[in-house]
Amino acid sequence: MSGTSWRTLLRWAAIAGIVEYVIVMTLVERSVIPPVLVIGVLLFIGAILLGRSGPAGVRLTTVAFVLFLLSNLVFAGKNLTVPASFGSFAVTWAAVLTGVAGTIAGVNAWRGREPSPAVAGVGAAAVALTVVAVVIGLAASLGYHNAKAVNGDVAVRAKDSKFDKAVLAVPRGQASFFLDNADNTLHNFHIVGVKGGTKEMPANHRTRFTASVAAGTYKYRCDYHTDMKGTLTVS
Ligand SMILES: [Cu+2]
Repeated sequence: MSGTSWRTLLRWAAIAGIVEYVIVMTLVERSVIPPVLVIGVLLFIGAILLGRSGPAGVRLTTVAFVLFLLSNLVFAGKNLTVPASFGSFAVTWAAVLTGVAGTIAGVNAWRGREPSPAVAGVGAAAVALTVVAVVIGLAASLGYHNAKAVNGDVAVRAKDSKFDKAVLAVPRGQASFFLDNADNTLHNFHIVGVKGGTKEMPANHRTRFTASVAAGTYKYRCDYHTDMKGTLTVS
């Protein structure tokens, strides 16, 4: 059986993974994320070594892809479930599919498996599913119904992965919030310790939600960005 080598697919996957991580840091998160940078550099060195003979390129790139796949699933997994958050949804699906294809290619190349038609199949499946994810995200974002603020809403805006206020105050009872996410990435608004006090904030969209709050002082935060937090006082 002839066909493309697993090593070739591994190299293309590494290049795709690097591009995705550049997009994550420049367009989606718009900040340098140290683990993303480290894994991106490992893929970059791996891709260079894959252009030379010897096993080092296959081994390094395969290890990098296992880290790439796990870190995307563990730290960015939530993005996979919110299509209206187009940027973070599409790039995370692209990264997970690239990670799966890269890991499959790496393991087969490491084991010395012969070139086969399956190589092109794995590559084509990853590309096709990425296109599907982009289309689903685009449709969900374009069709999203943005909320309008209602009198009495507490307005909270997320921009550059920061909340615009560190202190919020509401009377006890039903508190309504108008949440505006001006970023290209998914945030959420989580009032810690309040049942039903969590709401997803899709990228570039506006949403509202209401929670029943008892008197007291609460922390609120975004579960995906540790710097995004504040205090909610309920009187
Ligand atoms: Cu956030």
